[in-house]
Amino acid sequence: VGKTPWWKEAVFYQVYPASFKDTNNDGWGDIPGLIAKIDYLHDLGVDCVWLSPMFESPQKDMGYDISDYQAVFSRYGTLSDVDYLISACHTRGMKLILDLVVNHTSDQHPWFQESRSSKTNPKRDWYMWKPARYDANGNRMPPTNWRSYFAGPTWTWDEHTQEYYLHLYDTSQPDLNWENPECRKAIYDEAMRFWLDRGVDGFRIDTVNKYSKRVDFPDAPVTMPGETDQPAPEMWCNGPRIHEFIREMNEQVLAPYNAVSVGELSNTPLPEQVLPYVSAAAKELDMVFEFSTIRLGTGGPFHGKYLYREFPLSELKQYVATWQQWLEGTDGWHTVFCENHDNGRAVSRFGDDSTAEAWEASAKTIALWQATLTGTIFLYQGQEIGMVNMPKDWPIEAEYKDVESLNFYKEAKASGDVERIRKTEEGLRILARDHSRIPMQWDASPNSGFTKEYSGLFVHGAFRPVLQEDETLFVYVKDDQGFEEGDVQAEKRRKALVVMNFSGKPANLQEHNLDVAATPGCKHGEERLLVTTLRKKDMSSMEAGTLRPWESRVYLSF
Ligand code: ISL
Ligand code: CA
Repeated sequence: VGKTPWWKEAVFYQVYPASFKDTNNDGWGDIPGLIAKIDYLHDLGVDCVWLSPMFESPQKDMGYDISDYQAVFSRYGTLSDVDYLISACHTRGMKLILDLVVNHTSDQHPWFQESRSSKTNPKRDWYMWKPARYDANGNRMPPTNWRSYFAGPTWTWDEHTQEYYLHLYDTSQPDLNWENPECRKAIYDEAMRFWLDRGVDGFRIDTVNKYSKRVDFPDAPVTMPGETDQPAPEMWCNGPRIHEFIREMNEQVLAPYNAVSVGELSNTPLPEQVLPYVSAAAKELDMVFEFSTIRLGTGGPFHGKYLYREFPLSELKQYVATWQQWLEGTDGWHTVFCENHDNGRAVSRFGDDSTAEAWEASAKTIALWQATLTGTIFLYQGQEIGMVNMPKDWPIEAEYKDVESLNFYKEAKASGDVERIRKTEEGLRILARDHSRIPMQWDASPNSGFTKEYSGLFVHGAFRPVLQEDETLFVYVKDDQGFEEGDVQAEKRRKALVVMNFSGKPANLQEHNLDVAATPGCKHGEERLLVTTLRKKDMSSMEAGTLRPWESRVYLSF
């Protein structure tokens, strides 16, 4: 009789690094914050932590747009923080899995930079490039009519090489070409073996059913008349070579490392489509996340994703029954989950958060429901304390940050259709990805213990002038008495460097003898920029070493 693999009876817990725990008070959760809470997770009974992407990234899609698979996004920490995290988990008998995002990279990844540099670049074929089509009037059109997940076409025109590239998600997330064997090898080496060699125990595999596309690139049937871009999941979900690719990944990487794998399997509603991925005999994946239950209440994956639809309990029960029973008599395995970083909070969707009593009782009932189902249980951070959606009266444009939410909202507004706008607002208030991405509520202190406020530093901090003789720059350091007892970095004091150009001329910091990096505690230079007076649209052209006329900045130091 074979031994039950550890991951069948384990409790997995997903950490979304940006909003879990911030230890240096820059407003971003960080890996030291996760390390500081490892004992909390251990006490909770967590066996395996799944850490959402913490890799180098321009953060257009909160880290699901990776520009370097082997580097850590500096706000989250360093490679040695991850090494420490691995050992912090292992010394407690816990495991750690990372998010593997290899359907696409960021457009800032060097692979894509090379690929787009010329049609003859050796990496051209690592992404999916296609020439334009032209309509009867000679207008340029994308190669197909496919709609992307984040609204708009799946194709973006590249002026430089005069071709379109494919992206199922944001324009900044070009799809890798899995048809190319060198590309697959680079994925296995750089994105997978690198981390497994460091001791990581496996991966949650993003968009695992989308690597094999229909490479004859047909148009999708028009199911949304009047819309330019049509839903086309059948062009890239569970495609012709998908099982070959996943078997290869398993054989070459997952199996030799004995790594656990849980694949994200959207747009795959039929049990007979799911079994080939998780059947033990197939040697592909250990488990998958199937989406029927978590997507209840939406109007389908594309145009309808944020149009809320009420559903009776019997519909929820039907999905649960189907997915609880389909494995019987097979050699596959199943996951149990009702939250993640892509969906509204379970208690606000399947329970009742309208009164304190209903909230507590329904959150506990949801927990009990999940804990009694067959399969490996996955919790999302905050689910253990019944975290709820954002308040319904929070304005969408100001408070919602997610690219998908904002694109859908923009699209609705551009339609000018008042009813569609209202329905989209209503839907976002229940279903938006933002609801699960707000800071973890640790305690009743200010900011719920997620981060500390700066007002204390500015209101009470000691004033230390810098460059007192300079007639252009007004510069000082604010220095406080340090963190409260018990903090991870208790020995470190908080400091802020305030740099203001009190003139109508550009001011080069070096010419004024100001070295931000050399100012006490400001080692990280512009990486730790807290505030600038620049408008958002000017941020990308901001120069680290030169202030524009009347520009000012605050740098934090740790
Ligand atoms: O949105 C969908 C349809 O309803 C899904 O199919 C979607 O493809 C799926 O949720 C993918 O999500 C993952 O990949 C995205 C990223 O934005 C999400 O956060 C991640 O979970 C792109 O990397
Ligand atoms: Ca931080």
